[in-house]
Amino acid sequence: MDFNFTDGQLMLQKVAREFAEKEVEPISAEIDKTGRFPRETFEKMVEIGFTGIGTPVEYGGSAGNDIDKVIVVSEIAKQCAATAAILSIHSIFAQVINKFGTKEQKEKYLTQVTSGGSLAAFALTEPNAGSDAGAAKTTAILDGDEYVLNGTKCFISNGGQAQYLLIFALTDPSKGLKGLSCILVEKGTPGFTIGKIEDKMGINGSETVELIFDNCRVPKENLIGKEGKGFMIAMTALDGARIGVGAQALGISEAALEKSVKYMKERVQFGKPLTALQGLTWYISDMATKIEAAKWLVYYAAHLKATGQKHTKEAAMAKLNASETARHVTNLALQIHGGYGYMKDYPLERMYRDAKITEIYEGTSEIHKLVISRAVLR
Ligand code: COS
Repeated sequence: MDFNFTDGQLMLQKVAREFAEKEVEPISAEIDKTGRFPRETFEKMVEIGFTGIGTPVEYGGSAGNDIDKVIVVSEIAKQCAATAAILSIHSIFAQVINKFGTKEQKEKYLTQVTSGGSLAAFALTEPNAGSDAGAAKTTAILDGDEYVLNGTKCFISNGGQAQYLLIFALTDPSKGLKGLSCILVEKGTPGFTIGKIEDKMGINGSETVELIFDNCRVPKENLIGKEGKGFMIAMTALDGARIGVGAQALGISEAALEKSVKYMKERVQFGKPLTALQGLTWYISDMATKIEAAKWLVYYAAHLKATGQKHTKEAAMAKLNASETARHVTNLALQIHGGYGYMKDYPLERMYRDAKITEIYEGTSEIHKLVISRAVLR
C-alpha cells in the first residue's frame, strides 16, 4: 500500500496548479457573473494536454490515468468549479469511446476530442428521467441506414457548445431500459437544436442546456457499443464521472480551507488574530479532517478504476462523501469570513453555491446511498 504520488504525478499537480492560478482564476468571477462559456480556457486545456488524459497517445491523448485526472480536475476546481466541470464532463466522451467504440470510431473521434479542440457532452437526463435514468423516452428508431431521433434531453452541461454528443435513446421502446442505446450525434445535424439555456445557482460558466431532437437522422455507424447496451454504458460512464465530481468537490473544499487558514492568520478581532479564537480553530480541524478523508476515498476510487478493478460502490462513496464535505466546508469557510464571505468581492459565496451541485449532478446523494447499500447488502 503506497499513499505517495509518483514524481510524475507531483509534476502534473504543479503544472495543473500553475495553469489554474494563471489561466483559470483570473476569469472565474466573470464567467460566474455572466454565465459565459470560457471557450478560450477550454482551448488552453486542449493545448496543455488535459483533455487527452486517459486516452492512448495513438489517438491524440496524453496517456495518464484516472489518478492524473483527479489531480488536474481538483487543481482546476480550486480556482473555478465551472471550468473543472467542463473538463470533467468533456472527458466522459473519450472514456466511453475508448471502452465501447470500434477501431473506426476511435480513429474518427478520439483525436478530435483529445487534442483536436472539439468539445464533447453526455446526455442521459430527460424531464421525466432524472434519478430514474432508465425511464428515458427519447427514441432512436432505425430507418434504413439511419437512426431517427425524437425527444428532449435536459440539464446537459457542455451540450450547447459541444461538437460531439453521446445521446442515450431507445432503439427498442418496447424493452424499457433494455432497449436503450448510445448514439453519437454531431452538432449541426438537421433536426437537432438547442432549447432552453438554464439559469443556475452555481457553476455558471459551464453552460447547461436542453437538447431537442425532431426527426434527427444520424448514420447507423453512430451507434456506440451494441443496441440495448446503452443503460450499461451510461452506468459505466457515470461510475467514472462520479470520481470526477468527487475531484471537483475535493478541489473546492481544499481551496475553502486554504483561504480560511490565510484569513484567520491575517484577520484581527478583539486585539488578536482569529487563530487565537478556539471555536474557529475547531472549525479548521473539522474541515481539515473531513477533507483528508474525502481525498483518500476519491483517490482510492480513481486507483481502482485506473487498475481495471470494479469501482461502482467506491465511486459512489467517494462522490457522496466529497460532495457533502464540500458543502460543509464551504459553509464553515464562509462563516469564518463573516460578512466578507457573504460579499461577492470574495470567492467564498461562489464556492458555497458551486459546492451544492456536487451533491446533485451525476447522481444525487440519495442515489449514491442506494448504489452503496445495494452493493453492501448484496
Ligand atoms: N455498471 C454497469 N452496469 C450497471 C451498473 C454499473 N454501475 N449499474 C447498473 N447496471 C446494469 C445492471 O447490472 C442491470 O443490468 P442487468 O439487468 O443486465 O443485470 C441494469 O444496468 C439495470 O440496473 P438496475 O436494476 O440497478 O437499474 P435501476 O433502474 O434500479 O437504476 C440507478 C439504477 C438508480 C443506480 C440508476 O438509474 C442511476 O444511477 N440513476 C442516477 C442517474 C444519474 O446519475 N444521472 C445523472 C445525470 S447523467 S446526464
